[in-house]
Amino acid sequence: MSTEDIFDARILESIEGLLDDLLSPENPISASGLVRIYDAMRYSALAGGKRLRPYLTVASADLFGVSRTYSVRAGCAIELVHCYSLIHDDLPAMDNSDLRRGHPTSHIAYDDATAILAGDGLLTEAFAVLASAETHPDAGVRTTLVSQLAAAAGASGMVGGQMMDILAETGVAEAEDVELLQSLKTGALIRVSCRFGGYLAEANEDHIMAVDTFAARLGLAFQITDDLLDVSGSEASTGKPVGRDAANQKPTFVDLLGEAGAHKKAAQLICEAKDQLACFSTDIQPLTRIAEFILRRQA
Ligand code: GRG
Repeated sequence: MSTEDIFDARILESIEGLLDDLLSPENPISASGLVRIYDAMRYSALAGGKRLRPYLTVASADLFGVSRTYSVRAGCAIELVHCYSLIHDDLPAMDNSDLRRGHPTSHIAYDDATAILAGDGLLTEAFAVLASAETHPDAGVRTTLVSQLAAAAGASGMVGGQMMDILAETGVAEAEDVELLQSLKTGALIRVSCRFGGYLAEANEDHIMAVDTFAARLGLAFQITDDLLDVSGSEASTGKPVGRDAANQKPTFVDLLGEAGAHKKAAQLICEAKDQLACFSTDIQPLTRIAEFILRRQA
């Protein structure tokens, strides 16, 4: 099962088109340094990827009837942060990986310094997108988007989870430690992707909680299926090296629960995620389909 079977092609096209626009310099550039940094940012951000996070923002915002002009922009800001995190994660100082989304990683295609700067450029651009009135006419909503993405991506979110992951490489971890680490490293961005839909709509707290809890369960299931793919997936389908967790002695859900137990836990989390959507009277099918896709994904 691939995203093409599940995701609405028009939404994916809008996401791809906007990412391309956002990463095109406003004025023609000729300085070789500027040409190189834009080239490197585009190389990583426009090189495929499932676009799960922006798709979640659009699907969550659709629950509340938010204009897609806003939700696609807000979702793309999160995708830019995600792309930066992948570039930096692949660096020799971190995961030291040479393949991502089926292509050589940024530091292989360019060099370490360019890869670091390309990640920095994508991260910074994300906040410029959220601060723009094109993302939402209400400055208070834009401030919420900026502060919530900063919290999800920063030291008490993804960056903190990545630090825990680096320190955990040599240790034996308990289930709660693995769950906390993953909820920060992977879960925080997935959760904020869904909450963005509610913030754009200025939805009530109960509805924001419902999409947040949906995403928290989904994010954990996503990480478990990521661990399963690292054990039993292939480089051809995932577009990245497999077997890295065991090679790097990283504690995973598969270590803790075994393959069958990990799959069972992911299935249970997906059921719990779908239950969260019961409070909505609008079309929950797009989010339900994403949840089911997470369980069966091969990439
Ligand atoms: C460097 C601050 C910093 C953080 C890195 C996201 C991350 C944190 C590391 C990536 C390592 C990894 C493989 C995590 C497992 C879950 C995950 C985020 C997988 C990649 O996300 P997908 O499958 O990727 O959505 P695509 O390529 O489809 O966008």
